[in-house]
Amino acid sequence: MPAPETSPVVILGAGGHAKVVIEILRDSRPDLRLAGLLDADPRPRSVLGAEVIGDDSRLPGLRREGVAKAFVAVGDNRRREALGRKLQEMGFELVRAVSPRAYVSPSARLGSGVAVMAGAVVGAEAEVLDLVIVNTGALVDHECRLARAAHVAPGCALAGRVSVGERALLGVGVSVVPGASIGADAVVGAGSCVISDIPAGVIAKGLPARAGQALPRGDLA
Ligand code: JB2
Repeated sequence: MPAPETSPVVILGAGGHAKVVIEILRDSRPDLRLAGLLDADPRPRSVLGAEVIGDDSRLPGLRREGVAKAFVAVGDNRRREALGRKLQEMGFELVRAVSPRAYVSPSARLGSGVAVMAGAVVGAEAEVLDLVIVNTGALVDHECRLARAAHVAPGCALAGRVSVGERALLGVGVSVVPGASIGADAVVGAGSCVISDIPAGVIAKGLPARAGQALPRGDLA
């Protein structure tokens, strides 16, 4: 029997997030084959057996050669959003990476280029817009709305009807009470509990989370 047809997909990024995405795509998308990784550091190397083939200057050539699908595996929300927009303008389709070990409700809506990691739950009528990351073991309950390029880090728990703005980052283990709203570009520090709305563009942390406190430098996700 001839092998089934596969479409080539290029992944942007070759760091930790890319490793998770490579494994999810291998696990869940037999219709795709990896054309390679593009990274800001173009030195040839292998990441989990996938080859770094250059930097983003390769994109127009790959598009001309017939590569039409892409995934942005860069954790930084602003950069991921900008790269996603550039790819869409160039005519790439942004594929999704949804772990077969996540649960996504049949009534939830997932946009393009989203990542949903193992153990995550996306509940009834939740809306997950383009380029969002629902990271490992994160719970996003019914009718939540995660706007473009937001990131809900591992182990977060969002009760029903929570709204998360564009590019907002909820650090590892953040809890959010039902119906609370987190503004665009806000950062909520790891382990915080959000019990009232968080304005756009602020850094908030604590139990309960309060805006305006300085966060220690480091990786929240
Ligand atoms: O513009 C770019 C670009 N900027 C940075 N284009 C391309 N193609 N690649 C870019 N990069 C690359 O993203 C960097 O050169 C680097 O190889 C990679 C980022 O790797 P890093 O391991 O630092 O972070 P990450 O984005 O893979 O993972 C972060 O986000 C995840 C969601 C970390 O915070 C993880 O802990 C987190 N799980």
